[in-house]
Amino acid sequence: MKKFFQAPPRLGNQYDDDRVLRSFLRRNIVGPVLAEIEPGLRRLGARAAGEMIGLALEAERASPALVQFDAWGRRIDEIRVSPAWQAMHRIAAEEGIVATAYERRHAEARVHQFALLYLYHPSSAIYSCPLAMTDGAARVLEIEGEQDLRREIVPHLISRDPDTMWTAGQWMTERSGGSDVSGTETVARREGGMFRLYGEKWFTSATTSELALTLARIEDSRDLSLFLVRLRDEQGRMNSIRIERLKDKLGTRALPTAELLLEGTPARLIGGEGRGVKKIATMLNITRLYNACCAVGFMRRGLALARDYASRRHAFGKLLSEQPLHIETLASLQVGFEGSFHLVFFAAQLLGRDEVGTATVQERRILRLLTPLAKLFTAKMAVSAASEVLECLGGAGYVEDTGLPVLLRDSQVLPIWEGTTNVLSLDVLRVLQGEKVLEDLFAELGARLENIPAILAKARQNLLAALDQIRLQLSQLLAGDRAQMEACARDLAMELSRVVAGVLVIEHAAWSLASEGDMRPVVSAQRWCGTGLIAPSGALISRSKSWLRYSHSIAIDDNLSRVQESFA
Ligand code: UCC
Repeated sequence: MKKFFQAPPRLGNQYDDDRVLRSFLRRNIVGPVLAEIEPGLRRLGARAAGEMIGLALEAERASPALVQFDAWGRRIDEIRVSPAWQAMHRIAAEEGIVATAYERRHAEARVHQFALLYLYHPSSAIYSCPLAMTDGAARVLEIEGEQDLRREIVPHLISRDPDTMWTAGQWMTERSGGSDVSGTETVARREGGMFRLYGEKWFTSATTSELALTLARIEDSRDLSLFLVRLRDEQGRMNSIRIERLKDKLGTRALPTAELLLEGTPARLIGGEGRGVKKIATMLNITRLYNACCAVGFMRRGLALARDYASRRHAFGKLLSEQPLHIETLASLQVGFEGSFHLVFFAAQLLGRDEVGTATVQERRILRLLTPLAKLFTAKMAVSAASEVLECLGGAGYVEDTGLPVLLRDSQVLPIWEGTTNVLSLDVLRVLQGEKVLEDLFAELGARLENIPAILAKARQNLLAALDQIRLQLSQLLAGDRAQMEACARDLAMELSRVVAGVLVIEHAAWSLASEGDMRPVVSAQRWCGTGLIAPSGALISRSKSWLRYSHSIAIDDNLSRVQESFA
């Protein structure tokens, strides 16, 4: 009897096959520009489904190695990476993954660049991480850097030539804190007319970069300042930096992440003394949006694999693609992906406008809010989507050499780095308390819900009701107790994300129906804006003081008698 062998899932051109991306670009990039940039997107779509897949697997298997000493005992601290990882650098430069945003050849350069990143990332073995920080550093230097830095460093960061392109790191985390950097112990001393840094950095990603932005406290100062560090000197030796060890991580295994000791590392002060957190926030906001873009890239990749597999796998006498419950699972994944996609690409659009000075004050405020929202929401969505995708492939999804488990492992970093879900939820709270942000947001969302066709009327109605409810809950919450506010921050951020994404999804569906005659976005919008969009009225604000006390008793306090006493 002939043995059965399952056909593996296959990927087509990742640009051509992506209806959601292509429709978004058709709507937002004028025809002649789109015609000009499409060949590049299509080329990357082919590379992402072709040569990059093998390279990514190779880079994942050949993890970076730290060589601390040469044969004669001299300290060298070299991180050796695989040729496959180096190839990811070359492809990133050639395809202009960072450069496109800074060349600003057309009005939607950021959207264009995010489309490239979204195609590149899922096949990049997380080379998207050094690119995120490189982009963030370029933007910080554009804003804060002195002329010589803008002239001598920025062109390297945004180069399309693999040999001249540099990458940058972002060193914030120390042993005392990854979220709360206020305890930063690194000290900047003035020595011989320059600053030298002394301290330890505990979690530095992409440590093979040419430079890094980092925080340190200038001696006798209370505030943190922002510094630029060149990792190597003219001879290629580490610049008074010791690499203590590489991290052994759950995922992102091709990415060298190190613990560093700064032993008098020469550093350049950026943007004057103090307010370092504020200055590095420019970089953080860019890396957070990269994170969100990469989250939707992963979601789309998982869907492409699961969907293709469904057309190849038989069970119970039928293809999976003919099984109602499997279809339903894939449809839910698709809807979750579409909402997340629109949230991210709307943020990219606002970022682009902000960078070229065409954003209104309102748009800038909305961007500030949308950045943490998009990051926190899509990261969680990506992890649950990756888990579902693995399940869609059954046991094969759990086996390393199918290349599927890496999707889950690597997705799991997305809610952690660049601000955890809770830290970002508190950031959202901070933004919401700022001037007029809510008014701006609701005005923007309301305007986008005008001229919606009858077929989307119910979805629109649900959304408007959710908007009203969220507005009411927010006003009550923001006027209330701080502890209650914080305890609600994550649910609030999630609800707000779902509502904003809902508006964007409906708006795009209306356009797609009218301009492309496509019903599929309408179906997605109807599902996204169905019931359960947000919690029932009052669910958030019902977290009274006694609720918080109960939470404490079940989550923290194991002492039964003390708990009973507090409830007496
Ligand atoms: O993990 C890391 C690198 C990994 C690789 C990256 C790749 C990512 C993409 C890959 C794609 C695949 S580096 C570590 C990342 N660490 C974080 O993200 C830190 C998380 N913690 C926070 O975000 C905290 O909220 C802090 C650190 C910002 C809180 O610091 P402080 O010292 O308490 O500071 P404040 O008081 O909260 O904020 C100081 C100022 C304020 O402005 P002023 O002084 O005018 O009131 C804030 O409003 O900074 C302002 N600020 C911001 N401004 C704070 N956050 C922001 C922001 N996001 N945007 C604008």
